Amino acid sequence: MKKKIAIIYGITGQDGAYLARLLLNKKYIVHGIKRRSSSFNSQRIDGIYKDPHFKTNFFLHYGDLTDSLSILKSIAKIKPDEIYNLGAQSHVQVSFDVPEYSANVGALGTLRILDSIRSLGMEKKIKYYQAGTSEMFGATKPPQNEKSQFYPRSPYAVSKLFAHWITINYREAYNIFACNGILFNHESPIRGETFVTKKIITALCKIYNNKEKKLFLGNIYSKRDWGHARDYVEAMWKMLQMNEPDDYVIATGKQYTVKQFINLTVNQLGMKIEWRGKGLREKAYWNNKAIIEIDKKYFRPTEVESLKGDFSKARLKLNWKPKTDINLLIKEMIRFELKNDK
Ligand code: NAP
Ligand code: F7E
Repeated sequence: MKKKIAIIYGITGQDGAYLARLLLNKKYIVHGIKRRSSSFNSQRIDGIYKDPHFKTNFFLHYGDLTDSLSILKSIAKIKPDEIYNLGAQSHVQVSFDVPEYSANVGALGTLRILDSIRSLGMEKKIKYYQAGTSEMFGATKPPQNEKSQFYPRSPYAVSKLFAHWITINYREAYNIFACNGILFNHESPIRGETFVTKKIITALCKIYNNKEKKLFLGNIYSKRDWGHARDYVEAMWKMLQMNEPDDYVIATGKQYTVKQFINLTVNQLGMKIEWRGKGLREKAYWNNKAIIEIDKKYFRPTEVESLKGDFSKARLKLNWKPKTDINLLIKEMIRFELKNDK
């Protein structure tokens, strides 16, 4: 049987690395598009990359979501069966500092891919996955599902809302098999260092090993629904195997505050901490030393306070459910951190 061909935009990111492994295990030929950077940015996929002079099903190409020509050329040349658009400036707080770039990549980058599919006349051949986000719900009260109102609270979230609707528009206007995954937060040992779960686990492991003294955080009372990236990329693939394109919420249905996430982490490390004080003065103490403090520079101009996904539709139609609970996620992240921090 002919092998399926997939393009992944955002191949060097957390989800790109997990999805590439999943598709290679399913015998796909995988083409990853990575942008040029002055130092290597491919650590997450080095383990699966082979010199293309030898037999391989995994190829890398330079490209950029802000560059229409590179997108058009790569799709025309590779002629994929499936495209997964995971590329984004994905840090919410950073999107307040670089709003125009975040919108260019997140919103217009999506349009560039969809319109390339259309201009190349590949509407019937290519199935398209768009990496949407629970951030689009923003201020809407939980539990959030596919019917909940969108109320984005950052340039990142607004750009993703454009991407969501342009995906639906191209589906309806040009009959492209295009799906939106609306994914709630998902983490893993290879999560970017500045997202809160990874930042907490890295710092607490270092503090535990006496290699660092203190961790500074912002709003520890926001609530998130945290899953594992490995489970979530499976849902992306499942969406493109359905008979009809559709949009799906992918979540765990469980919610924790950032502070609860810290408490679960210290429990696993066997550290007994004590919280004292309130507001900006709140601190966590370990062996009578303050190891966590609040720094208002990490507060966002507008915060998303409470996210909890209702994934009933994905459970019913995709036969998908999360396999990893928060304690196992934290355990994996801690193990990775301790092993790699020699
Ligand atoms: P990530 O680790 O930040 O990866 C983002 C990827 O996009 C990286 O490969 C990055 O390349 C690439 N990228 C950034 N700007 C680009 C550009 N101009 N052209 C081409 N590629 C570009 O994000 P992730 O956690 O894997 O998330 C994957 C996608 O799902 C993102 O679109 C994110 O917004 C969305 N999402 C994530 C979550 C989550 O909780 N993880 C939840 C919902 C939705 P570099 O490596 O060079 O930076
Ligand atoms: O923040 C609070 C922060 O940056 C989580 C992205 O993958 O998921 C991610 O966006 C919460 C927020 O993730 C710090 O204010 C406190 O309330 O880990 P985060 P995020 O903003 O939820 C969604 C679904 C995406 O789509 C995004 O691409 O933690 N928080 N103190 C902090 N957050 C960070 N980063 N750093 C702190 O020091």
